[in-house]
Amino acid sequence: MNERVISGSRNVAIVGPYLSGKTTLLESILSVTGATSRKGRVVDGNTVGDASPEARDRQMSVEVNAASAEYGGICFTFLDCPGSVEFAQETYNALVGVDAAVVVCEPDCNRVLTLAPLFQFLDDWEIPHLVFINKMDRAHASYADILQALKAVSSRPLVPHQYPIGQGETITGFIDLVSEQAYQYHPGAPADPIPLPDELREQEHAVRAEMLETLADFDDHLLEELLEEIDPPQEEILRDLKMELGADLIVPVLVGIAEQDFGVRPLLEALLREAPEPEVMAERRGLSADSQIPVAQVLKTYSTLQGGKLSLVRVWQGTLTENAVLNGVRTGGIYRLMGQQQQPLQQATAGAIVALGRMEGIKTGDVLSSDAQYLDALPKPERLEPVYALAIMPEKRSDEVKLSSALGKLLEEDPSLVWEQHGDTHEVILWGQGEIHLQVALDRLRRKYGLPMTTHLPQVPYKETIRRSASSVHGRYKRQTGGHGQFGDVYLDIKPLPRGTGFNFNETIVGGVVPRQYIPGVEMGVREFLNHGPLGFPVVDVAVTLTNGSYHSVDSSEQAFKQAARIAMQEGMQKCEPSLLEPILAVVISVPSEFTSNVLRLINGHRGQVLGYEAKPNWRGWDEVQAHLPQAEMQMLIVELRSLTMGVGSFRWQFDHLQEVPDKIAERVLAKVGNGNGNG
Ligand SMILES: Nc1nc2c(ncn2[C@@H]2O[C@H](COP(=O)(O)OP(=O)(O)OP(=O)(O)O)[C@@H](O)[C@H]2O)c(=O)[nH]1
Ligand SMILES: [Mg+2]
Repeated sequence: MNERVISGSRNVAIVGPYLSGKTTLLESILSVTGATSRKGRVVDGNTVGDASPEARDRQMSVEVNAASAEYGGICFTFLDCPGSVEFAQETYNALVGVDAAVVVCEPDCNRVLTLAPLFQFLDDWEIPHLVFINKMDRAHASYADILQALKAVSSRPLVPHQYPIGQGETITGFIDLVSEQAYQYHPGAPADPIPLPDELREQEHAVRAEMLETLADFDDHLLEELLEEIDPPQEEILRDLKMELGADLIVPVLVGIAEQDFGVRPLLEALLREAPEPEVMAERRGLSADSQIPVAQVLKTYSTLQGGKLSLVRVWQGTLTENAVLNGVRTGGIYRLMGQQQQPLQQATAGAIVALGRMEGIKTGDVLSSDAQYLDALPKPERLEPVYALAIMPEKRSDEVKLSSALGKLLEEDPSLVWEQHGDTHEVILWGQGEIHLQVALDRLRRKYGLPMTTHLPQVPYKETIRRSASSVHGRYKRQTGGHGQFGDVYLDIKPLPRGTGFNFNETIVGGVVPRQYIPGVEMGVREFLNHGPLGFPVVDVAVTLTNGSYHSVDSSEQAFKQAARIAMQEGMQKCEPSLLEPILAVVISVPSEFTSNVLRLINGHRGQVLGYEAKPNWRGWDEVQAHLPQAEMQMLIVELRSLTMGVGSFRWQFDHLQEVPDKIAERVLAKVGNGNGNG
């Protein structure tokens, strides 16, 4: 085992709610460690993270960016993750490959709830994490209140690591609770040690006692010392912090102002001393840092503007070399990433996060190895259910042929997208996590694949059925065009069937009034008609029976009977009171329980039907609401659900059944599609 290399790296994800300052924190880290010579700003569009035009345009992160920096003899690789819920899949895919996560949040008690899904993911995957309360120049609440609010959303106990020294709404320094040393921040330089301010002594003691008590919950020796009122040595506190963070038992809390580099060096110090070595997570995932067999996992796939493909991987065990063959694919180079810059490497050892070139056919989440027995060795994060859709069309018709291959590449880069060509409406539908998510996808189609698209809201795939029967409807087709003519003549019974039965065709012909060989033609004519019923939609839940007819020994043909059947259907269906059916989805909505009653109202307000609700399994303080909801209301649902729940509410869905559209709404729908009877 190569001790030096393996213990020499740490992989840290920077995660947290939208706009909490993650990209700014990374920029600050790169600047204070000397990894970059000039610090950029998100507003100036010159940060290492967010370098893609899609991110720059929106001044927000839309994908994971990796950058490395050396600090204290360790090579840190940071993954700057997007905070928007619409890009959560990016974050989850990246998180599975790190040793620790820094959760960046704002000092705002009202917004801590936005951390809940992230904490849940970190808990489920047992990823050690600490909290960095950023923007402490705009703290609207006291430190005690913020800690209190954070505790309510974290299932792991919080351990305050620092105590802020404040002045009005901003902070000017902090007290390190391990050493009880106070520091004053300095622009452009490390903080200076200062004497502990007298007026903070009492609070500092109380918070430090809280830290020690929490640590002692997992360390009997420390507990004994506390009971005997012995002040534990600093090394012991640090050892406990490292052990308990590595085991994902506690969540240390630090503070700072990333924009001014304040609190950034102490954060790096904490990571250096306390974040677990790479082999800790490798072992937690059941792999061994001692094994020579290379195993890596893809955390993110980039498709570069130049058309190249880069797979960002975590090397879990063994060593990757240039030209190594993994999963049967020869790697086209190993790179360390610095945002969009690539620095070639000769190899990558266990514990590194690097990018591999040209791994054709390899997807995000895939496990790569030279040995097939490892390919299922690691779990993948679940794929988020798509909740928002747009119908898309190339601006230029001639581009239609290019679309499916471009969409294939786009999905490699962004596995939370789904596309389909709808069987009924023929629209190409792009599914994703929300409006911004899809707009970013469309920007990429335009920039990378030269495919500008137009979009509209997808049509609801309505169907239609009938309410009444009609018997012995007559259809006769007769043509005399020179030579021999065309003749078909049928009588049909049309009858509604129970919902969900579909279509069936019968015949009760006796005495050969319609010869056997023409009956398939009748069925074909009926089926063709039903593709496009009197209201303009596919018809379901109808039975048609051929009861009678006549033929001509020379002029009859299957084709002529098909036409006769269509004529009978055209006439008969009008008499059957056609009615519009809409797809109803079974949805399961998950929200913090304080919002449950609002969600029930929301469903009722969108013609939905609540079936029940219950506590969400394994999610403390969350409910799951089961409901039936018309698909026509689904786009609305995700938008309103998010605005109702500070973005954290989500749902999964599947088609459940078709249901008659209420008359008033049906009128509106039909007026919109122009009552498009396309038959004939
Ligand atoms: N006042 C103040 N503003 C900050 C601080 N850190 C970041 N910001 C500002 O907050 C805004 C968002 O910063 P980003 O770094 O883009 O936040 P982010 O968390 O990366 O955002 P997403 O990745 O899109 O979720 C920018 O306008 C920053 O300038 C801070 O410490 N104090
Ligand atoms: Mg960002």
